[in-house]
Amino acid sequence: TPHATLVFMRHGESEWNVANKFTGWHDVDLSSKGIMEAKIAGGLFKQEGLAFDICYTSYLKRAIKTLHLALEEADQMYAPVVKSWRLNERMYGALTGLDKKETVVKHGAEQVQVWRRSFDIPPPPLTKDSEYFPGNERKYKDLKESEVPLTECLKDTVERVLPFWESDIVPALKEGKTVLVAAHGNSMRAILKHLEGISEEVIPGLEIPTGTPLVYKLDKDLKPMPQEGCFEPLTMGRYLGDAATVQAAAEAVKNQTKV
Ligand code: DG2
Repeated sequence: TPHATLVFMRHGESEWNVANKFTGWHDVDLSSKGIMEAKIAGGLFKQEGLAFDICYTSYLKRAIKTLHLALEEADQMYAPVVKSWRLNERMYGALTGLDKKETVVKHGAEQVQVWRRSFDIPPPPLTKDSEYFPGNERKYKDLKESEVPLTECLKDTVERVLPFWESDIVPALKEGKTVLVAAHGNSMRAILKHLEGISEEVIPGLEIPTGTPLVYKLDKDLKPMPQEGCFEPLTMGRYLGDAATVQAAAEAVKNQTKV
């Protein structure tokens, strides 16, 4: 029998997912579809009988709102919530605010794919005078200067997410809690790479659909236990909802740069 349950949820569609812009640390709101996705996720929690002991999210409103809306729908707004900048989306550097398809036209599909999905090649950095530089925002005032990223590849994101995973999420799971993590495409990829032991070669192929809960059952050593209804490259995580819809949503993320 499982020792703990860990559920991930990428935020619902954001306004910049609709506009097809690179977002990263820029703090955009949910789209109306994103609001609906969050509520549907909450309905799935209810249907699955998931009751959360603790929830974690980022400092970005698209994830925070998704969490609130889902908890409201599941009638679990009492659940404690811990926020951390370490769960923020990967910092997209100088690509922040650019149109994904125009960037492909300008730099080529291959280069953009490297920037989006390579493990260790970051996009060009932001400059500190950019309107998207986060270092002057009040919500990041407690970060050291070296902790405010100017750009990040997935490897950098792994390095800043894992300390929070170890310090906060792992202890809750060790206590056998049912945990919800509401985060972002790439901060989730960072944790999932670690949790499932996905290689650097395979991780670029992992596309995460918006607003779709992903459930893990963990044993005492926090190793994911086999479940039915998983598909590649995640072999231990089970998406809630209809499999065809989930795969279509993941495919849509991949196609954001198709020109
Ligand atoms: C997207 C992910 O992040 O973009 O930063 O543009 O999950 O917060 O919408 P999210 C962004 P891709 O890495 O899929 O291009």
